[in-house]
Amino acid sequence: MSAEQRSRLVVVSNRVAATTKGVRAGGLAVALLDALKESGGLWFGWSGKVSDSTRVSTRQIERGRLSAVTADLSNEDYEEYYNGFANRTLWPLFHYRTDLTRFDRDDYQGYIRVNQRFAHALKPLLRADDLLWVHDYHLIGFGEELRRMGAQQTMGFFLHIPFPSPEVLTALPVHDVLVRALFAYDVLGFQSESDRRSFLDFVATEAGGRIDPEGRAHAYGRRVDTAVFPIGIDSSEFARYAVSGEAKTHAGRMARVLRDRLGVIGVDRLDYTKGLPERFRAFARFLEAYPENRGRVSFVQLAPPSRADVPEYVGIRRELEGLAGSINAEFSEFDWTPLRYINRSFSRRALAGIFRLARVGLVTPLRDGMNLIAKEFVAAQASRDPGVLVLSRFAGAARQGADGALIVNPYDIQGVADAVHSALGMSLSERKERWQSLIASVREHDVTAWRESFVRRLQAAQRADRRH
Ligand code: ADQ
Repeated sequence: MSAEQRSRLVVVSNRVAATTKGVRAGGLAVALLDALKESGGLWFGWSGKVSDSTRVSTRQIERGRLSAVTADLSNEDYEEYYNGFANRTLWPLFHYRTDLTRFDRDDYQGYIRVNQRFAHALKPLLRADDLLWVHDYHLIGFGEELRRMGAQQTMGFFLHIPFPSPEVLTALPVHDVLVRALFAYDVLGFQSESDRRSFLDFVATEAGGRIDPEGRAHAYGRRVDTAVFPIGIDSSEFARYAVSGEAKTHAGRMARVLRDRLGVIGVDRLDYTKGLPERFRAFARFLEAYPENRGRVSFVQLAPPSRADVPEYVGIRRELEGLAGSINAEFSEFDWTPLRYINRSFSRRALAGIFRLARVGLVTPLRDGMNLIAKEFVAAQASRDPGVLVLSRFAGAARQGADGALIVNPYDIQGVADAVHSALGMSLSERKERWQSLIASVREHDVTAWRESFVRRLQAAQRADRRH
């Protein structure tokens, strides 16, 4: 038995993805299911249903290796906790969109209430030596609520999205309470060093705390260990997907549409952080600046709607429809549609096939914790004829062995247009060289490495705790 299996792993996240089949677009669900499939354990979170039931239901999934324990949200919880404080306050703020950040005390109370209710629901199911791993901005207060109920287990928290700089975070009226709650955990994990640094900056400048040489933060009379755990994908599985029958069917469909043209692909949840309007404009600029590519290159953007009940998401959807329409109206020919914009979700195998066929992958978020699409695009490529990744400097993925990508500033429309042009003109040998360097990093920092390094850190915290 490996050291990792000594204590049961209990994962807590907003959503629990019941099966691989049921996984919706969303990096967190995909990554956690991949991780838990291997280790087994308990996964607790929201069922995805809105009802007045306060019942907690348990199902065995992944051939009994995993217990999925879920609770419903009431309509009020859903509005205040999920749509409200999580997705209209924390999400925009942590992605530096103070212009879209709305603060409402009722939403905040709802957020606290759901964190408390979830903690109450999980507490009786815990064993003394469980290792708890809590995920993301929905559940910042969860650990503190469990501690208030007397939980002694070792607990870690991983933030999937960026941690903003103190100047931005302090715009939130309850910033201090929120950061203080993070000190209920034993380990705090971030996607990149810059996120960790922002947290430590807050501790030092706003919370009057100190950082010790081991990177632990001391404040509010408590101590928390901090480290960087860049999330990854199951790269060999994704590479296998790319040559599956389903992948080939989708690649074939795309090839028929492209005919002999080169394909540029973008795949994102429809979210204002992903830089989609800027990307559409950059593609239009590319067609203007390099007109020889008209009729020669097509851009396919897949963007399934998400958080459709949040007004800002309705706005971005409309904006993109308008932009796609005007770009196509301006540049289309009878036998060529420059931009195909598709608002639906695809299976992971289909995505892999589409990525493999594309010559360029455009991943240009304005801010992103990591961005798994960047890694999936790389994993899906054929080594003998790989596509080129154009990657935003503001994605966590750009801070991690991404020298092989063309790094762009997504706000620089001309710069992105130029990068698309360079990518399309790149020689096969340069494409291969760049891809080799990217795939090496994607393989090294895969989802297993991510989980193992986090769990090891939790185990170390558990051992240190037992010694005291
Ligand atoms: P997300 O913001 O959801 O995740 P991302 O990392 O890109 O972003 O993950 C998206 C996932 O959804 C990918 O696995 C992708 O395959 C899937 N997906 C996207 N569009 C799809 C479509 N049209 N059809 C099917 N599947 C689709 C958050 C953070 C990220 C961080 C992850 C994981 O915002 O920065 O990388 O968590 O930590």
